Parts: sequence; C-alpha cells; structure tokens
Amino acid sequence: MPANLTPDYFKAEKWFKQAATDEEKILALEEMMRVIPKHKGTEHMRADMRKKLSALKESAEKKKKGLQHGFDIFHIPKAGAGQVVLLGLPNSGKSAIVSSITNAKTQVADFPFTTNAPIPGVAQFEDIKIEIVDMPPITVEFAPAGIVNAYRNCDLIGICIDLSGDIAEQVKICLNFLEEKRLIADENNPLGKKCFVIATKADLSTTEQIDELKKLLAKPFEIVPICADDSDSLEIMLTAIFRLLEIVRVYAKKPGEPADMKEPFVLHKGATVADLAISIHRELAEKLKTARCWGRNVHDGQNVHKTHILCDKDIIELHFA
Ligand SMILES: Nc1nc2c(ncn2[C@@H]2O[C@H](COP(=O)(O)OP(=O)(O)OP(=O)(O)O)[C@@H](O)[C@H]2O)c(=O)[nH]1
Ligand SMILES: [Mg+2]
Repeated sequence: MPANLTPDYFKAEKWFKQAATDEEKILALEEMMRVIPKHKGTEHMRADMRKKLSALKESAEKKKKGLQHGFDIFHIPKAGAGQVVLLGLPNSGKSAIVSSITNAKTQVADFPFTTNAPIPGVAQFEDIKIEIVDMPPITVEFAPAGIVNAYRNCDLIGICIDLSGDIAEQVKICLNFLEEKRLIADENNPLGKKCFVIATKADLSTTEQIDELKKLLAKPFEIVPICADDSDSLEIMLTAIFRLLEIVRVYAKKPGEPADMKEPFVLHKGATVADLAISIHRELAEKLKTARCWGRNVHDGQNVHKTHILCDKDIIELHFA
C-alpha cells in the first residue's frame, strides 16, 4: 500500500534531516509523527518513528548526564586486534554490516538517522577479533559534535557508499568531511588514518555503479563490494580489513611444549622477535637470549635473532637467560 505522504510531511522530514541537535531532531520527529497520514501504508514508518523518538530522547538524556561528568560518547575504547570505524550517510547500510558480523545489537531500519550514538561490535576473523564500530550518519549540513574523535582514534576508516543511492553525492560528502578534518593518511598527513570504501547493497547494483564509484574516488582507496545478507562478501571485507590493518599474528611456544595456537599475539607488521618478547612481558624481554622460528621465511626451528622481523602465523620459541 503506498504511503501517500503529504507536503507537510516532507517539510517536517526536511527539518528533521537538517536538525543539528538531538533536541531539534526530537521536535522535528514529533512534527513528522503529527502530520504523517495514519493508515496501513505508513504503519512501518510510524513504528520506526516511535522507536527513533524514544532512542533520541534516551540519547539526549544520556548526553546531558554525560556532559555533566565530562563523558565523551565518541571516545570508543579499543577491543580486539584493530578498530574499524564506519562512516557514511543516513541509510547507507552501516548498522546492517555491524549487525551481520558482530555481536552488537544495532538497529537497522529503512529510515534515516536510525543510529545516533556509536555502537562498537566485535567480529571474528579466523582466530582474531576485530572491532567494527557503527556510527551515526553525517550529511552535507551536519555531523554530530565530537564525532571526529571517533575517527581520529581508530585504526581504519570504512567509508560506506550505498551503491543503490546517489554515489557522486555520497563520495563528495564523505571525502569533504574526511579532508576538512584532515583524517586521510597520505605523505602530507602521517597522522591521518588509512581509509577504504565499503560499497554497500551490492545486491541492488551492477558493475556500472562500481565503475562509477572507482572513477569518482580521487584517491586509490580499496573498494570492497558487500551485501549485508551475503556472508561470503562480508568475509572478503574482513580479509581486506585484516590486510589494511597491517598486523601479524604470532604464536608463542615454550621450549619442549607445543605452541599455543589458540591465542595469537597480534603485532604491527614489521615487529621483531624483541617486540614479541616485550608484548609478553617487559621485564622478561630483557632476559631474552635466543629464539627459534617456524614459519614462512625460515627453515623449521631456525634460530633467529632478536631483530628478526615476524611474519603472519610465525611460531616463535623464546629462550630466556
Ligand atoms: N538490499 C539491501 N538492503 C540493505 C543492505 N544493507 C542495508 N540495507 C537496508 O538499508 C536500510 C538502511 O540500513 P541501515 O544499516 O540501517 O543504514 P545506516 O547506514 O545504519 O543508517 P543510519 O543509522 O541512518 O545512519 C535498511 O532498510 C536495510 O535493510 C544490503 O546489503 N542490501
Ligand atoms: Mg545506523
């Protein structure tokens, strides 16, 4: 059944989209609820609005309390081997990703501004955990105050572009935001963050949209097309995330005992045997004498120096004095 929305409704929705504060959003949403035609065709929309309104009121309340205690909702404690923070316009599919691959309870809805606070979730990739953070959306006029903190402290930014929407507009808004805040890592901005593009709703698109996206990206960002219902595409995304995080997994082994293959140590690419020893125990590291390595670039059990650079999945046996 069609929704048959009225000009009054669209006016209120426009107000809502441009609202800069939770309080204003609440007022606009209440107006939308007042003027929306009340029949079966708008039942879902009205249910979404009610949920959204109560979430907004709760968040406004929390923010008020938080501010009293100097609490920053955009400071997201790190968990797992790396933190990926999503960026995108309303309805671009951010919550659907977090909801599909993590334990976090996110709200997915065919309604803009569904998410109004960051929600971190933890995804399993092979034998490690990767944190994926759902975020409130940004628009051409508005980004929540303080949102930039979440991007400044993360390890990787996942720019979500809805392939079924206006690709050029989304790319422009996301890149402007990132460039304005100097968030993109490059030779002139070593403090920036690595970014990649998650091309969402691939099920609603063809290669034409991907080609358009490629042409629009001024920087050579990696593009991973996904569909929130397709676990294979999400696994490919996690594999790309693992590579972009530039980390290695290393399994420690005590002499005469098998390696602990369950809990790898996660280190930055380029880390050495000495770095591994430090991450196990700083004081013990000073007593490190020799090490043996089983892995990609060595013979099994080869003696290696403290300065030996670790590869992903190396097994290292440490000998202390
Ligand atoms: N067909 C299809 N629909 C999707 C996909 N991912 C998300 N959607 C739909 O797109 C709408 C918006 O998804 P959300 O995940 O809530 O979008 P969001 O980016 O979190 O939106 P905000 O919270 O407003 O920023 C919902 O109706 C989803 O069901 C997808 O891969 N394919
Ligand atoms: Mg959302």
